[in-house]
Amino acid sequence: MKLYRLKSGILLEHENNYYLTLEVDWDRLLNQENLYKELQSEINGNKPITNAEKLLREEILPPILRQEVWASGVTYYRSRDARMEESKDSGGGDFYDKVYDAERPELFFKATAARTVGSGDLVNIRKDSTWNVPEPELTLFINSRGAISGYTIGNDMSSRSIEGENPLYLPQAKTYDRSAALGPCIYVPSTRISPDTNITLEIIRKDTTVFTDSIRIDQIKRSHDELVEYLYRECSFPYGCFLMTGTGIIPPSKFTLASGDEIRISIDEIGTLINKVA
Ligand code: DO4
Ligand code: MG
Repeated sequence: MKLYRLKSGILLEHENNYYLTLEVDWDRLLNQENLYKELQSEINGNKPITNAEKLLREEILPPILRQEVWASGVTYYRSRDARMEESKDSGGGDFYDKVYDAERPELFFKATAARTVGSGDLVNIRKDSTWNVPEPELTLFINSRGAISGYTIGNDMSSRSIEGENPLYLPQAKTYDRSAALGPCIYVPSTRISPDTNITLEIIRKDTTVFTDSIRIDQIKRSHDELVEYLYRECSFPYGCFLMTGTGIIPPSKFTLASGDEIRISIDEIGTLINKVA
């Protein structure tokens, strides 16, 4: 099942049918103890609607309200490698190697809804950054009780020049206006997402694909439960939380995003998150 937040309500997609949910409070719905069962009961006795395509075209919003967005770092080998390379001149390379193997994962605060955009919106690159990339990441929705109850697509927009200059600049490299994108929906399966799920990134510049690559989510070094356990150890999230699980796709070092580029991130079962660079 998939949940879309719209200007006029909440849309539920199930087996190619669309329903408007009776529950209109997004934060309350997401934090139901058994979200999948709750959505099943929303379908029972509810009639499918016929104008879903129009609603999705005109009314879609990012799937976040009062939740925080956190992110995981260096959870894929390729991320470790790329970061060691980008920070070798600043002497920061060792940090990434160590955190890849350490017991404690790297987790960092990324954004609130105010700095997050949805599918179809613009993402930003910083004016004081010379090297910028999207990071396509499977993103967990974890409810207020610490249970993973859904999945969405995340783009952890990043400045590689600022992070590479000094690892202590990470918050500036990662958090700025329109630096996070989430959407288009929250996918709520009856069990966990399949480990053979693929993530694909495509970057289109003036109608030409300038970069594309894919990775399976089972290439991740850590389990989702392990990331959630560390995140919820000493933090409470009364409205739940989104956790980006880290990138396994890094464009070549000579690549940097440009204004007008279209970033398409697809994850099997969930859909495609589409954003242009402002
Ligand atoms: O270590 C810095 C950030 C890493 C990150 O965002 C990622 O691996 O996805
Ligand atoms: Mg990332």
